[in-house]
Amino acid sequence: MPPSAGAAPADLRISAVDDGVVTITIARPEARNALRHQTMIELADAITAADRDEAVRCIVLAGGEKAFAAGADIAEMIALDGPALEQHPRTEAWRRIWASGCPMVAAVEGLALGGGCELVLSCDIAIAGSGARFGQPEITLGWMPGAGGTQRLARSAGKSVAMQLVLTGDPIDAAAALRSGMVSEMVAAGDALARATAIARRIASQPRAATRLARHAVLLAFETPLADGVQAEQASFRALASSDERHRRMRAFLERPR
Ligand code: DAK
Repeated sequence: MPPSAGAAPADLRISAVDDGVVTITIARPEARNALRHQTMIELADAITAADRDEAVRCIVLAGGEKAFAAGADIAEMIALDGPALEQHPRTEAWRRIWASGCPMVAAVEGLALGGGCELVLSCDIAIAGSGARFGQPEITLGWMPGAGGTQRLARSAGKSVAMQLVLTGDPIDAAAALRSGMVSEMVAAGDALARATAIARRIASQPRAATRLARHAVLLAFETPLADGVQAEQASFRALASSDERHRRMRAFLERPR
């Protein structure tokens, strides 16, 4: 059942905005944070709301100690065939998550499997606790990744690692995820949220327009030929060159006390 407008989310905890950062925590530990329809819709609602809130400069997406998220809720997914999936609100929820312009940092402890791994891949930066594991076990269910996993894994981890995860269904540990480029840092188990929050705060301290345009430009690297991406980068670069914020910050640098 989709949550009613304004109702507190059942499957998430959403922090107050703190230093420009909002932390969204998937909180269904009894089911290893399996992503039921409601979870996905609540996530899309929370991320969309944060994206629209001028006070939010960065989102931290976290899960639990044992599981960031163990993938789609199999008890619900078994009932959905192809045509039903096409129209389903959870498919739309993924699109809404991807449409957000707000930088998002994943803090991963425990298992990130299936749709959980795809959520991590949908974030801009991922920090892993040393006990984290990442996998796409859909193949063991006679299925395959369906929330961009094949594409984002191949782009962030490379072909061989992507193929291994997708075709064997076996997870890799945090150290292997770090080596592959799926995550940017591995920290001690239990420290992922603190480190992700520190990175999010640093991002949040930068000018909002610049971070959003720079993020968009980096994401274009995965979607466009080099020349088109550079052209788009130049357009954003020129737009920011005309901003008061850039003038103010450059002047402050030149006039800093020495
Ligand atoms: N779905 C439903 N329940 C789950 C679950 C899942 N994915 N994962 C865990 N649980 C539940 C278990 O059923 C159990 O519930 P109770 O028996 O206590 O009621 C509870 O969580 C604890 O699980 P375990 O007892 O199994 O705990 P363990 O620590 O021994 O094992 C585990 C944890 C995560 C390794 C294991 O539970 C497991 O293998 N879970 C299944 C993982 C999996 O196959 N995930 C992939 C699901 S398919 C879409 C895009 C993407 C997708 C769908 C749609 N669209 C664009 C629309 C994605 C698909 C998938 O992710």
